[in-house]
Amino acid sequence: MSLLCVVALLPVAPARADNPLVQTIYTADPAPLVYNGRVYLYTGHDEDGSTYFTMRDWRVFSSADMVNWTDHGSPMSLATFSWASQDAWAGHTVYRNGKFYWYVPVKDRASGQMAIGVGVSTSPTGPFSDALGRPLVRNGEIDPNVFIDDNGQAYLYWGNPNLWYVRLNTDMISYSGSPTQIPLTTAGFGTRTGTAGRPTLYEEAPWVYKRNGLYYNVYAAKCCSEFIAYSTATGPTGPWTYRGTVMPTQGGSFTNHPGVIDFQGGSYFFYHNGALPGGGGYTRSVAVEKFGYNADGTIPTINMTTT
Ligand code: FUB
Repeated sequence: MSLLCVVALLPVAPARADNPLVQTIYTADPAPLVYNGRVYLYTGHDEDGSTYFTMRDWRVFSSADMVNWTDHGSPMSLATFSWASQDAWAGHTVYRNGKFYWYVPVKDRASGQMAIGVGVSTSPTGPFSDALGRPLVRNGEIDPNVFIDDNGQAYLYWGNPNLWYVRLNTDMISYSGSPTQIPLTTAGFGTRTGTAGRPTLYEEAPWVYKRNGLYYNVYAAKCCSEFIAYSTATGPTGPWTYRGTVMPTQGGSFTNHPGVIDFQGGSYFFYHNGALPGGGGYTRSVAVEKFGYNADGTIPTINMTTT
């Protein structure tokens, strides 16, 4: 893939983007953020020729209409975190108090384990700097996601094989209490068979949000032919109830990774697959589908763009 092109994002119909959204490089792990009338899309970047999640930087794109996208380049990379050695994996960016906080899992050089760092910037497009100079969380698990509840309490969720949360302080770079495991019950996260020690479908990539008073947790289920599933709860820490499949297929990538937003009156589901030429499980591409919630608040099955 050429890195010299601008993002090739031509509209095919009003309010329907041309999937994959980015056609100049391989991108993965979409994390959309609505800010000031635009959607900012934060992604990982699968290197050309990657044979095992070879990822060294993160990327930002933005759009005012979900059709035409602007490439903002690479405002954060492994070099941002002096303590990180490799694996610029799936992150999530939130806005609070005039700053953008980008939570990312990277390998901690000292321990050799995955840890979660925080980039910070006053602009949604960066550049981002290391907010702490050290990991925020070190427990060997991945895929941070932050949800800020209506009362201002922020929660950091993450984990594979477990699902964790901790309450963030208002500075967004420290927390109160200890990381707590969310019980992975089959009632909460569905039933998996055939994988020792993994009785539920939950795999990774939690995406927690609130809609009409109901808390949603959308996540990647059942490695290594992942599909997207979701659970709901009446509070941000559960107890969760398994609600079923959101996106059943893989589209040429054995992982998938959700991001859900409402924007300009529509709801949008971001994901990744292997749809670009040369694409596959380590050379992925982010895409998006517009959808509508069912009247009872459940999420319909959302299918990938196939053409
Ligand atoms: O992109 C690297 C890893 O693959 C992410 O952290 C997971 O969510 C999966 O998409």
